[in-house]
Amino acid sequence: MLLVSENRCRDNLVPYPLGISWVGSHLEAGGHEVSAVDLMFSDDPAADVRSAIRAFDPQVIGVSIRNIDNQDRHHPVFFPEEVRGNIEAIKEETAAPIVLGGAGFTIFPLECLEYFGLELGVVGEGEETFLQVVEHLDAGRDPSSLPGVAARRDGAGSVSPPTAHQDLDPLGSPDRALFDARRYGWAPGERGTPFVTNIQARRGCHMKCIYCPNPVIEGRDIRARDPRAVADELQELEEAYGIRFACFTDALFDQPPGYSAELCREIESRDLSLTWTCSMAPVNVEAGMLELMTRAGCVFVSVGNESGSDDILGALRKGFSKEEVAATIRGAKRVGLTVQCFLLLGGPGETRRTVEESIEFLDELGPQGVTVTVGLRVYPGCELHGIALRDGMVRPGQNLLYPAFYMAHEVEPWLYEHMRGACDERPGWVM
Ligand code: B12
Ligand code: SF4
Repeated sequence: MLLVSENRCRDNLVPYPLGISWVGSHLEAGGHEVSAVDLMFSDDPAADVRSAIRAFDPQVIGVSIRNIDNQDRHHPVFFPEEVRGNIEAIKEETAAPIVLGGAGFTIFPLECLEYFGLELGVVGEGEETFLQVVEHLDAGRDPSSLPGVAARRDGAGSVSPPTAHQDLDPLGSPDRALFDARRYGWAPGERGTPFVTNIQARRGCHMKCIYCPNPVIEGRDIRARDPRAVADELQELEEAYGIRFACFTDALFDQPPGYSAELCREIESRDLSLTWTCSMAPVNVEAGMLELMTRAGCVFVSVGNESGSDDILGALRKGFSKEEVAATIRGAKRVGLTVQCFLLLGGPGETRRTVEESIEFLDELGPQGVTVTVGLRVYPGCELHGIALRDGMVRPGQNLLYPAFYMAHEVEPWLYEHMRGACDERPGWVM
């Protein structure tokens, strides 16, 4: 099997191709020979893919589609355009079946298959499903009705709902040699591109934020790995790969609280020198949790507040109040964590008053960083899609693979420029 990580986006922290390397480990555990190409470092992606195919002669090719676009209404970048050229190169080089997968693919399975002119893909977690697809193809059987498989033939498509791995431990850890983790090692404060390796301790998010496709990708049930396995993996990253900084990909590091505390204690017990970052929701953050996190090596937290107005937090169904956000930011700063907050502006109900309230709120609390986004990307399967249809911001049947955004009419004429100005005046605020 040849696995291709298509992601070449260097916005934000440059992510190690974690999901596809996990898919690779599972194939290896199933007895398959696996080779990998990471296009992040390629000067000529189509040529690199071609030479990998010539050298390895794969029976099946798995391609990971992580990002569709940069979620930026004002400076949009649409990633599939570049990927299409690489997929064309694969098609020219071999008749082996190409199977797509990944977070971006999972949100838009049939749209992606149509865009790339392909027939097969895997939605959701790919480990077991891809293994089964490969085994079906090997035996000459049609995999299209397997759970988690998206198929498109002669203009007609189907997506069978995926079954999530209830127990993550049998999956082991991703094979960090397949896509070389060393190339992603970076520590905060160093000069250069912020590449960073990542790690996942749990999958799923139970929250109901109206704009977020995360529960579509990972499901709503939180499933967590054995804390010892996660700590082992961090230890291996430090000792075998020289990694000095890691990023937890978990939607909410602090949930469920009992698990998070156990995980922190386990990491602390390893006495590692690597530090790490994670995202958390400011919901019932238990006293002592932030302290446990710092003792385990956490230095930086992203607090997914998105607004500083209770009206907007309610409209976005964030599930917490500005008071809870304030308590979390104060608590995190008190224990010495660097705090990153977010403003996601222009959603349903946004007004000049709520925008100013949000800015003042964060000015008062003083997190070290604030990332501002103006306009909300509309995704299928999210509540915001229905609201955007109602408010005339997208049309029924519109192909949302091509980025569409919700932007409240009342703030649209001035919000972007206003926030540019606000960011220019505030160190650490970026758009
Ligand atoms: C953590 C995260 C980040 C972190 C990454 C930190 C890091 N170092 O890893 C940060 C905050 C930096 C980030 C940044 C961005 N992100 Co982000 N991120 C995520 C998040 C929450 C998790 C991704 C992850 O690592 N998952 C864990 C791994 C194990 O899962 P996985 O990769 O999905 O793989 C599984 C399956 O997808 C599948 N699979 C994967 N590949 C393949 C291949 C094959 C062949 C098969 C069969 C299966 C398969 O099997 C895997 C194992 O089960 C996702 C949302 C989500 N829940 O997926 C968004 C997400 C991927 N990000 C998104 C975006 C847009 C971005 C940014 C462009 C935002 C921005 N403008 O800055 C940047 C781009 C970063 C970059 N350079 O690529 C979008 C992508 C959709 C879109 N519109 O394009 C998502 C889906 C969020 C969303 N809106 O819902 N992100
Ligand atoms: S808490 Fe975060 S990951 Fe979960 S639904 Fe809300 S925005 Fe998405």
